[in-house]
Amino acid sequence: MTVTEPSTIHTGPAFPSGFAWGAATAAYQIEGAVTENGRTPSIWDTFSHTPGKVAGGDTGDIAVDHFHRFREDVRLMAELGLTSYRFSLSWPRIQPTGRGPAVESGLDFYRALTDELLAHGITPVATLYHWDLPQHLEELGGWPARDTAYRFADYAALAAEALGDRVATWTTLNEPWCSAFLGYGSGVHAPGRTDPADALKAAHHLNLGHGLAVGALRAALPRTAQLAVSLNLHQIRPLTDHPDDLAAARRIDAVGNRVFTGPMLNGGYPADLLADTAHLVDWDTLVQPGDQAEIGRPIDLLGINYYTPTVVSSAENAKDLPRHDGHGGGDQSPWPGAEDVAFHLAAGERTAMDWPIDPTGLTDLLLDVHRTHPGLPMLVTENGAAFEDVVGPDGTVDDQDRIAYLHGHLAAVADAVAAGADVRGYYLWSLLDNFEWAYGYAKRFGAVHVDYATLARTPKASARWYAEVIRTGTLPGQG
Ligand code: PNW
Repeated sequence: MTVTEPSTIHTGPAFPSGFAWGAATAAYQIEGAVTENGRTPSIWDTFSHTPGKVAGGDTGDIAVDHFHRFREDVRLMAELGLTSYRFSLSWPRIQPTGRGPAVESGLDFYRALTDELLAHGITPVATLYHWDLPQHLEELGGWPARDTAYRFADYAALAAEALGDRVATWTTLNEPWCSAFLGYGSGVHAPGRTDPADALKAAHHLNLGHGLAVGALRAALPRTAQLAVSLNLHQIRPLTDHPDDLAAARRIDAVGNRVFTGPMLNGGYPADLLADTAHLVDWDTLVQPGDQAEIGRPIDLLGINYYTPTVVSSAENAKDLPRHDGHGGGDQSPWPGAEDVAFHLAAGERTAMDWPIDPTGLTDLLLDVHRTHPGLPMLVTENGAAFEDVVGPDGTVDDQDRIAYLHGHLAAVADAVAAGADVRGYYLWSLLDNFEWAYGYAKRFGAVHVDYATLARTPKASARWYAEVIRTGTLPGQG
């Protein structure tokens, strides 16, 4: 496939000194070993073992067996020259039922992993929750139940007490939008529930859990700890400047972005979100006195995950246009209060996820956050692409399409930095091919290829390309 060259040639220093060059993964997508150390099922174990939920009937039972191969994987990271690695802790490996004391042997895995990282000069960044809620807590109501937020804060404290001597940067939640609206709205993610009211309740309790966890982490960690949350902020583009399309963009911004950034960063839920969803949930009983003070606890960094922009119009204005469903399939909408909005795929190149490739969306997003929250440093905690990788006769993957994607998006980060955005690092999604949620193993995001028959790891051309970017601190053609 042909790929558009990034249009910008940089002349100045593109990436700030101390910029974190990273890659990211998540526990359920790579670890396997789902019954070791007394680990009990998470909602993703239950969901992936439910027929019809994940493509190919794939599960994370073995995944890429990182639990047993982490030393080899850290060696790969060192060969890449990564200065930082973002991974997630498996809640049910640390606290199998989601309550009670921590399982020391579960924590030992993360102690060994972080020791190995530090021995190779790689800074660990731990995410507390990348979607693997203990199934036991789902049976008590899951995220739509308020108690789950308190359980999450207890788990955060246990993790911080055990690992705080070696992990300085923590993120609470990864993409709470996906947890709330794909998990409880459209049901394409675990636990697969489809009730718009539950999705909104889940969003509030994820916000509350984040805030309570920030409090627990601050109490358990040294003062120098850096606390963050990773949001998949939607870079929203109205299809036209027709007022109905602008109204559609406003609604998606409310229930896609400001439902989290409002209470976390701006002092409360936005009035337009409350109005759009008032027929679905009673916000006055959902949000209790004192919640906002917890959710609004200051954080040190904002993690931003970006893959593709979101193009919207009013449904009425889109009657004759090709559309898509606004993320991930399913019969139910993941956008409560915005059912009359249509989603469109921008023209041009797409990845194997069918996601349009548009690096300018990342520059715009970083600059938007910079303007709305000056003084809040950012990390790009995920960016990357799935492509139809072809394994050559020598076992390598010459993924020029992924190289072009990464090049374009790193140039987009450099553009945002040049325009003043305070971006402190970039984490390629993903280090390894892995379990891509509802798509199973069919979609490959890795810079390192995994042969699922043998679990052998082979760096792709993109891994070698990224290593060279890290080594030189510049993009090819820059300079
Ligand atoms: C993110 N959507 O998932 C996750 O943080 C990763 O675990 C995942 O592997 C990666 O992006 C690639 O998909 C998303 O439908 C899943 O909008 C779905 C959506 C967004 C992000």
